[in-house]
Amino acid sequence: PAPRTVLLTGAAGGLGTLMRDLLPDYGYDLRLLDMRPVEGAPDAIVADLADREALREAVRGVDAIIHLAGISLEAPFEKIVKANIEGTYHLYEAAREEGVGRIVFASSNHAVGYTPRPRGDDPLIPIDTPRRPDTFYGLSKCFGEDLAQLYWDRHGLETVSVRIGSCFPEPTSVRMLSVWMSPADGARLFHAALTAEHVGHTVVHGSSANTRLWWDLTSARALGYDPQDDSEPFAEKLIAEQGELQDGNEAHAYLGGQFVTDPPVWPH
Ligand code: NAI
Ligand code: 15L
Repeated sequence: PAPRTVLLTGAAGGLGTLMRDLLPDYGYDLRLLDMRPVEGAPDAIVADLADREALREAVRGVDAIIHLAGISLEAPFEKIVKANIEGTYHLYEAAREEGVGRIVFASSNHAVGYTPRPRGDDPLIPIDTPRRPDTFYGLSKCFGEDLAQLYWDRHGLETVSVRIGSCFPEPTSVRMLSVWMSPADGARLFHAALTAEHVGHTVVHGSSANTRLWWDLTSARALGYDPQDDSEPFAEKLIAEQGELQDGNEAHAYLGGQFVTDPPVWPH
């Protein structure tokens, strides 16, 4: 049967806020969790991913989980380990213990951020492109995908890992024209990931059907995802403001964009 009750972790964040608005239209009854209070949702569970007891209670009785909680940008290694590596492990353990059948995991383009962007007639980046994390953040997403594979192979817990491009109301850079996922397409993709049959552990690229697309959406479409949006209407204005991507510019050379050139973040 299609899942109805879904735990949304990271519900107070940018993507969580967008999905809280959009997913109920697909018939889901959302249970919300975040370490911060969720605005306008007094029933949301306020808990840290470090709190295993709270997680176990939070996942009890849900049909599926959309796991967005975590650090969403580069940060010192120790912080990434706690939130994204240990936190994701705690969530999977809670799901296993409570018999939850499926997780949709918010992975990121930064798991493969050092992949050169396609130019000219280059083929689209395939979904089995080698891992090339561009940050400790991206490395934590590689870990999450491997954890998902382990829990499928060993425990039969299914995951769709979505390597999200950039999911914001509008694209705000020329790079984003290629990796943008409109919020409406994001909801379509999460819905497909929740309802497709026999996904095992499936990895998909998460974006709209952009004219300037850099990666292959075949595995996402195979779940039933049918993107309806394209960033192209934003292109003229963004290119006029920022110029085209430059050949010699390292921050324009890779899928991960500026993440590859931002200075490393070390603990102070
Ligand atoms: P965000 O930073 O706005 O939201 C993340 C939420 O997780 C925050 O509300 C935060 O309080 C919560 N959180 C952080 N650590 C936590 C912990 N230890 N315990 C409980 N809650 C915790 O990030 P955004 O943009 O909403 O992204 C959501 C997820 O999607 C993240 O996992 C991010 O890595 C991933 N993603 C997002 C992309 C995007 O375009 N928005 C692109 C690629 C991946
Ligand atoms: C991500 O993984 C981040 O969470 C998000 O804030 C954006 O920076 C996005 O990637 C991106 O690459 O644009």
